[in-house]
Amino acid sequence: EMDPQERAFQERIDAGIKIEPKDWMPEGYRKTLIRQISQHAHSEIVGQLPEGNWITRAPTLERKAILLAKVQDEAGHGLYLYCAAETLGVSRDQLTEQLLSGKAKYSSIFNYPTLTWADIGAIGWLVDGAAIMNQVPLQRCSFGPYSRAMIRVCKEESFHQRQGYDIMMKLCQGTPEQKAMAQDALNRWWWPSLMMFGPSDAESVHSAQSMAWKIKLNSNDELRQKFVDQTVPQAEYLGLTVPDPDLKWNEDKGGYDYGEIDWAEFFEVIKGNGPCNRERMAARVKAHEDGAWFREGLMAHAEKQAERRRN
Ligand code: FAQ
Repeated sequence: EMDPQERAFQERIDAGIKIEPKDWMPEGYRKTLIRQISQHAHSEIVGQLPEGNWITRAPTLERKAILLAKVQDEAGHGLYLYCAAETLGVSRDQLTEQLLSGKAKYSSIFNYPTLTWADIGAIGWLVDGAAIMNQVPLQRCSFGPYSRAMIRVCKEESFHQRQGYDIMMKLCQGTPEQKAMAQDALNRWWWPSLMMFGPSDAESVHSAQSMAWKIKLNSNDELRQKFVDQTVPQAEYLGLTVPDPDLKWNEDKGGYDYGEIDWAEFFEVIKGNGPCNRERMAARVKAHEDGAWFREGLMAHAEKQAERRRN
């Protein structure tokens, strides 16, 4: 039997009323939001690294300026999301500590290497494409600060997706070597992109409760299916082949059937054993340590100002 306060809370959610930081909420709701929003924020921060790898080697000045802006956008999304998490009573320092100590999760996708320039195209097209598929419904989630953050984030992700597809178009209209590079990137990023949506619905421990609370609006498999259906025609338009021999249009369901995802690989990556997990964490830890002098300077400055105001 649900207690009256909790029942009233659920009724507000069911009626589509947003929950704001100072409203009463069940502890589980708060904890789930902190978990999801902080994992999302960490993903944006760590997600700068694979693409950051190509900023110095972008093929033209224009491509470099665009990529630089995109990576900066991801940093902005991370900061937005940390702020949203802070409204729930956790500090940015605590969240950073959880990331750097290896306790917190971030998206599996950012543990794969960016070997060629085509990977930057594939990330924009597929990774940002998957991110949009997942985040557009979150604009309607029940927690006010998270839902509002998603509005701006989704606008920027749409631009990111288009820039990625534009890189793929250029490569596919180029020399045979360039087209082969695009195909190779699709081969390596396709399956990890499908894994971004999380485990299958049968294995997803949090989905049922999160959907009841409207922290999630759709299940992992629903969004994954929508992503496949949207992306396969885009691959066809590029003249590329999706690396899945079992991919087949299913007239009855009005969508594509696709092959089995390698879940063993997925669980290894989220346990910390993906191709780049150690490298990514080492880069974050180093950035944090290298920034210590700057944080100390800021604090000293703030204290001096406060001191001056007191006198
Ligand atoms: N990677 O019960 P569920 C971006 C974990 S987009 C790692 O299904 P839930 C933009 C999950 O946390 C990427 N871990 O969990 C960008 C849970 O672990 P826990 C970020 C994963 O939460 C583009 C366990 O498995 N987007 O950054 C993954 O209901 C380009 C059980 O799973 C978001 O975070 C995974 N792929 O559903 C940036 C969106 N999947 O906590 C730079 C918001 C699952 O029990 C460049 N998040 N896990 O230890 C969500 O929508 C949800 O959290 C899901 C997972 C759908 C990701």
